[in-house]
Amino acid sequence: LRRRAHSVALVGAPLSRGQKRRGVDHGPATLRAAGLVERLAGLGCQVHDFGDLNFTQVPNDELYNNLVLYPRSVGLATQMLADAVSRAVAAGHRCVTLGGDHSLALGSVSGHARQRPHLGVVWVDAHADINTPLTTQSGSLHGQPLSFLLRELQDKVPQLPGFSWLKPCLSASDIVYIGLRDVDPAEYYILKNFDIQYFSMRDIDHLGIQKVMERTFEQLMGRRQRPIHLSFDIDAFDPSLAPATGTPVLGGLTYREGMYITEEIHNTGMLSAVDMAEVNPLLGASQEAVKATARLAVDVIATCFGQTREGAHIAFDELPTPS
Ligand code: 6HN
Ligand code: MN
Ligand code: MN
Ligand code: MN
Repeated sequence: LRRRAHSVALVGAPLSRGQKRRGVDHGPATLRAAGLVERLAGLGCQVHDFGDLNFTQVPNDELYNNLVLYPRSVGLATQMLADAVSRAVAAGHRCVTLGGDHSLALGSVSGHARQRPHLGVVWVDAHADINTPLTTQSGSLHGQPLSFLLRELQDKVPQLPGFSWLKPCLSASDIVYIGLRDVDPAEYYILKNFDIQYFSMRDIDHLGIQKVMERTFEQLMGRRQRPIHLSFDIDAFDPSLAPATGTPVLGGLTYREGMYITEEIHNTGMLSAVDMAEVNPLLGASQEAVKATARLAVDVIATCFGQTREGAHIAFDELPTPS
């Protein structure tokens, strides 16, 4: 019954310049306060908490193209994160990045891919986060990370100040989305034109989450096993479950669908890195709403590392015998 203990690295990425709302930089502290370390330790994981990265705002970080916000600050922070994730994976850990806004995936996916060039990405989100700096309507980089990471899009993505370190490391066939329900017109064009696999909330309604996961792994691992990078935006959940987030969208994942996704990813045995993005403790209508959102995020991460709904969370070898 005993399973090999996972060695899990935690990297705090208090990034907030990828979007406009205050507070998401307190995400890592909120997730820790919700008992993340204790939960993972209770599952038998060896937890190596690397603490939070110290992101500095780059002075005079002017808009790119009169629109894109804080390119130098996001570029520098994600460069630091890429180095940290790369080091953690090289040291043999599964790496959990605690966000922070979702532009953090620029760093976490890049750093992970440095050590695991053949990784596949499961992107769980209400949004596609694949605008280019030329299609974004908000100017926020958290709506754009995948455009920088995708090889097929490189002739459509301009060089941003602060981004010279970044090299695309994914192909369109390396990504599967789950939970989409708010996709911009240019993003929809990209999904269709580059034949990117996605399961929208409508697809989940139609197929059921079990078939969605089967097809996800068929797409990513049908030919051969490969390391998985799970990039989980808490806004994938319904706002009734995850209110403390910056861009909530009605009609999201249920608790059970969310847990099924991460249980199945755990069961592949191939999970190598996780992002938890967009938990914002300053949003939520009450302290209780913030706590519920944080607890949900901790449940997602714990399930990634072996928590199940039927017990057997930790190795239990022998029943006590009366003497
Ligand atoms: N997120 N598509 C919108 C945009 O601004 O480009 C929303 C992006 C949301 C990003 O939630 O990580
Ligand atoms: Mn989102
Ligand atoms: Mn996102
Ligand atoms: Mn396990």
